[in-house]
Amino acid sequence: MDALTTKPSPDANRRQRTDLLLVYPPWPVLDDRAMLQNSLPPLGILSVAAHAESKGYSVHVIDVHGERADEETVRQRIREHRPRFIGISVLTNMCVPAHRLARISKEESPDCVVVAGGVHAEAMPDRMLRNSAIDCVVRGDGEEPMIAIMEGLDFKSIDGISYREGQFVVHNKARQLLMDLDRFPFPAYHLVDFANYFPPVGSYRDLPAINMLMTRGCPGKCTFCNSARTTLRARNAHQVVAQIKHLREVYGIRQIMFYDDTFTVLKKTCLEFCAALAAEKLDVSWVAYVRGDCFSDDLAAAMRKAGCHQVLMGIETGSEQIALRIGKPIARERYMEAVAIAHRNGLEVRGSFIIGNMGETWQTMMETLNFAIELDVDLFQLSVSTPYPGTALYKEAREAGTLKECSWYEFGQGKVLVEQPQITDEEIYRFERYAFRKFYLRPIVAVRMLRRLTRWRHVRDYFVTAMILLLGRHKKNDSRNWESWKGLREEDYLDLPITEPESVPLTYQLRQAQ
Ligand code: B12
Ligand code: SF4
Repeated sequence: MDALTTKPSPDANRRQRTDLLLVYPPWPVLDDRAMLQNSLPPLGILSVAAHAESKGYSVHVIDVHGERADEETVRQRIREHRPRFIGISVLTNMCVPAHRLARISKEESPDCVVVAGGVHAEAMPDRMLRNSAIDCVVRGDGEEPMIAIMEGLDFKSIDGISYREGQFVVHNKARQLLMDLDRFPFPAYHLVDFANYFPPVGSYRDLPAINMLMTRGCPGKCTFCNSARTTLRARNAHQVVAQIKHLREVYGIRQIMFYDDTFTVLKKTCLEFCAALAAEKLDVSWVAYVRGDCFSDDLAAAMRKAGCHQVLMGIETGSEQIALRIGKPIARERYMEAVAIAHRNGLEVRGSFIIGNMGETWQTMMETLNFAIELDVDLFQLSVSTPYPGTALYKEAREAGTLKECSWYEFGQGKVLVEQPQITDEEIYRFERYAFRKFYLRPIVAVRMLRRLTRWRHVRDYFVTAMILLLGRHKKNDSRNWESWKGLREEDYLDLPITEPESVPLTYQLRQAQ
C-alpha cells in the first residue's frame, strides 16, 4: 500500500473523526516478573499528544498496557474514533503486539495513516516497514514530525522519518534536534486515567504517583543503553515546578518519579529546581536517577530539602573489568562516596546492577553482589544484560553472531539472550536467585523495610515480591485481557519483501542530523 495515496486531507471530517489516536502497546510478560511490573503513563506519546493538541488537533490515547485492554476493546475504540492518523509507540519488548495493533488499525479505520515511533521503531525502521500496515516510522523526537505528517506534507520533505517507496525504504535525514525543550508543552496527562498506574515496589512513599522528566538525553557511554551519547537537553526548572504544582492541585499527585536518565547531570538546573520546589512547600515526595560521578553533598542536601527520599543509582557491577567492558568505568571508591553522600543527607539508595554482561563469570558476579552489600544500598535491583537494538551491546552481539534465536517478547531484562563461552545461562539464573536471597535475607534489610512501611500497599508489595524473588513462588499473569497479545509471531506481520540492511546503527548516530 502506498502511504502517500492513503493520506487524507488534514481538515476532512474534522468534526466527526478524531484526528490522532495514539496507542501504547502491551507487554504481556509471561513469566513471574509479571507481578513485579510497574506501570506508568507513557510520556513519549503523551508528549506527542500535547503538542498535537496545542496545534488544535483532537487527540485520543489508548494505553493498552496500562488499561490492560484486550483486542476487542481496542477495535471498538478505533471504530468509535475513526482516527485519521494512528500513532503507535514501540519499545523492543512490545514490538510484536505493536505490529498487530498496526494491522488492527488498518482493519478498523482503513484510510488512516499509521505511524510508528519510539526507540525500537527508530533502531529498526526497515523491519517495521516490512509490515504493510505501517506507513511511516518517526525517528527520534516525535512532536514535530507528527504534526508535519498530519498537515499532509509530502513524506519526502519531512526530516526524521522513514517510509516506503515501492520495494524500498527511504530514510530522510535526521531532524535538527530542538534544544529548547520548553517549546514543547508538558505531557498531556489528562488523556490517561491515573487509576491504571502504579510505581515500582519500594520506590514510593506516597500515592498517587506519576512520572516526569526535566531533561532528555545522556552524555554517558554505556554499551547496554539506548540513551548513550544522546544530546542532553533540559526544561526550565521553574516551569517543571509549576507543572508539579498543577499536578498536585488538579490530580492530588503526592509522589513524582523522575525518570530523567541522569537527573543531576546539569547541576545548576537541578539546584534551581530543588530551591524552587522547596519554596513551594507542596508536600510531594520524589525519587530520581543519579550517576555515581554526578552527585555531591550540596546536591543531595538540596534534593532532600525539596522532598526527594530516594535516589536510583545505576552501579551495574562490582567488577572493574566489567565496568570497563560496559562503558561505565566509574571507580568503586566513587560509588562508595556517592552512597555515603546520599545516606548522610537522609536519602535512600536503590542500587541497580546487571549480571550476564559480556565477559561475565561467576567470580565477577560475586564481586557485584559483595559490592552491593559493602556499599550498603537500601534496595538491590538486579537485571540480566539485554542487547537492545540501537545499543553498542546489540551491535557487538549481532556482529559476533552470538545473539540467541529469541522472540522480542523476551527483551525484558530477565532472560539471557547472548551466548558466551565462559558462562552458561543456568549459572546466570542460579546466581540471580542466590544474590536476591543473600542480599535481602539479612536482618538489617528487614529492619529498614519495616521502617519504610507507611501504608498497607507497601505490605502487600513486599509480600508479593518476597514470594517471587526469594521463594520462587508466583501466580501466572492470567488476566484474560492479555491473551490476545500473547504468543504472536513477528514474521506473520512482515508481509512485504523488503531487504533489511546489514549495518547495525546506534541510537545516538541515528539522531545526528547530517
Ligand atoms: C520512564 C521509563 C520507564 C517507565 C515508564 C514507561 C512508560 N510508560 O513510559 C517504567 C519504569 C514503567 C519502564 C519500564 C520498562 N522500560 Co523503560 N524507560 C523509561 C525511560 C527512562 C524514560 C521513558 C520516557 O519517558 N522518555 C521520554 C520520552 C519523551 O521519550 P520517548 O518515550 O522515547 O518518546 C519520544 C520518541 O521516542 C518519540 N515517540 C515515542 N513513541 C512514539 C509514537 C509515535 C507515533 C511518534 C510519532 C513518536 C513517538 O516521540 C517521543 C517524544 O519526543 C526510558 C529511557 C529514555 N530516556 O527514554 C526507558 C526505556 C524506554 N525503558 C526501557 C526498558 C527496557 C524498559 C523495560 C523493558 C524494563 C523492564 N524489564 O521492566 C520496561 C518495559 C515497560 C513496558 N510497558 O513495556 C528501554 C527500552 C529499550 C528498547 N529498545 O526497547 C529504555 C529506552 C531504557 C534503555 N535501557 O535504554 N520504563
Ligand atoms: S545507563 Fe545511565 S549513564 Fe549510562 S548511558 Fe544510559 S542513561 Fe546514561
